[in-house]
Parts: sequence; C-alpha cells; structure tokens
Amino acid sequence: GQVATTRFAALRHEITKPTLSFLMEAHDGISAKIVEEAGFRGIWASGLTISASLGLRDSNEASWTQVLDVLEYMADASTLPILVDGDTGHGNFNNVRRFVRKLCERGIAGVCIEDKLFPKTNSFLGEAQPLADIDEFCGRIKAGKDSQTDPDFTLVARVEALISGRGMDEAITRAEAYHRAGADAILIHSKKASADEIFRFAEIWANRAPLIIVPTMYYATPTDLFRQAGISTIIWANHLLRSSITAMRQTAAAIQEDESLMRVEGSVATVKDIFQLVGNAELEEAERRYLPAP
Ligand code: SPV
Ligand code: MG
Repeated sequence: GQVATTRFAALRHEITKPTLSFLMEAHDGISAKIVEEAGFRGIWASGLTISASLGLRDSNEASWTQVLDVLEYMADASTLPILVDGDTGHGNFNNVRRFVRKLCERGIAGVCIEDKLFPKTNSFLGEAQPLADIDEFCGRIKAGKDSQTDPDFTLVARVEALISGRGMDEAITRAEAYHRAGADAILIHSKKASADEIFRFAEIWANRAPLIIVPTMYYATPTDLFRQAGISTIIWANHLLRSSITAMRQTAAAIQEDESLMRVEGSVATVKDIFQLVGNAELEEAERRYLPAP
C-alpha cells in the first residue's frame, strides 16, 4: 500500500481508500494513546466526549480555543491522524476559516462540520432541530477548503437532515450541494435503531464522494453490511468515554463503600502502566543524555 508521509495524507488515505476504515473516539491525551495502542489508524475527536470529559454539555459550552487546546494534547500524545468534530464550525464562514487555519497549524488532519446553527445541540436530543440554510452552509465549506494550509487537509460535511426528520430527498439534496461546494466526504447521520435509512442513502448516493457513518444508535448492524454498502469510514464515536465512566463509577463506589483499596487493586491499571503509557522510559533515556552524571 501507499505510505502516507503526513498525518493529513494519512487521514485522506483512510477516508478515500476503497476499503472500509475506522476512526475511534478519543477525548484527551491518554485516550488518544489508547486508541493508537489498540491498533486503530485514526482518531475521532468527538465534540460530545471532549465536552463531557470537561464536565460540559455538547452545546458549544467549551469555546473553540478550549477544544483546540485539548486537540493539541491529543496530537502530541499520538502519531495518528485526527478528524475533529468541528460542530457547526463555531459560527459563520469566517469562524470556520480561522478554525481550519489553526487546525492545520497544530497538525489536526481534518474537520467535520455539520449543517446546523451555533450553538449546536447534540443530534440525539430533541426533535426537528433547525438546519442551516444550504447556501450559507456551502459558504462555510468553501471558506474552510480555501483556508487549509496543507493540501491533504480533509473537510467532511455532515448532513443532519435525517436526524431532524426532513427526509431522504432533503438529505440527498444537501449532500450533493456540499459535495459540489468542495467537501471531501459526506457524513450521513441517523438516530434510528435500524440502519435502513443509511443503506437507502448509500444506495442513492452511489459513491459520489466518500461516505462516513456513526452507528451509535444502529450499533446492532453487522459491520460487513456497511462494507458491502460501500461505506468509506465508520466512526466509533463515544465508546472510550462511556467505558471509562462505567469503570470509574465502579471503582469510586467500591472504594467509597469499603474504605479500602483491596477490592479494586487487581482490576485497575497499575501505576507502572501509567508510566509506560506516557513514556517515562523516554524521559529516563533523555536524562542520561542531557543531565550531568551524578
Ligand atoms: C460526537 O461524537 O460528538 C458526534 C457524534 O458528533 S453524535 O454524538 O452522534 O452527534
Ligand atoms: Mg458532535
């Protein structure tokens, strides 16, 4: 296969190659390391989980520069390409331009922007969320593409028409407009328990541009069916945060109840494991090189 020379090229390769790719959610430096350790080829920097890990709601309560700070830790912690959930782009075309420039500076390989309005609401909350005007959103896409400082930066346009109950025709019309405006890929989102509308969309779309999906709600659909439907990339959107919440709750409850560490010690990661994950061996080696001998 082709060897990607930058993280920008690596993400572009994952999204454009003919076989199915996977992006795994991370929300901070250590989760980014764990995604890489598990063997994934790319990271989804989820808006939901970055917000939640900061104790905030997925409603643009974290500012875009606060998100950028988290991304910087994630990019430093891992060599993988990162596709960041850019929500609505944090405003109009002008906010998208500045966000994309800053992402490129920090080596963030791509951004996904959704056709809603700032401040956004998570797709799984409420019904009939207002959508952006199509031409206005195309302006955001064009401005983003015109501002990338690396030729391989990826801009994904996310279609929320199915989520907001506007139907298949509206979803296709929007995806086509965003594709024409220069989006590198389309993310079609659905909150149904069945993937039927995703398969229908994929059939009509017929690979005009790479298609990305987020099967959080239709999780029971076998992955091979997505492969057969010609999906480009699957995003596992929030499962590291969700698993850590479960684990942290169990540990906190046990310690609180027992007033002892005995029950949890055998099941939590060791302190040595933490040292390994954050690379203490490298620091020891550097100390031998740079510190005067004792
Ligand atoms: C996210 O992970 O923040 C997403 C996916 O945007 S969803 O929560 O399904 O909207
Ligand atoms: Mg999001």
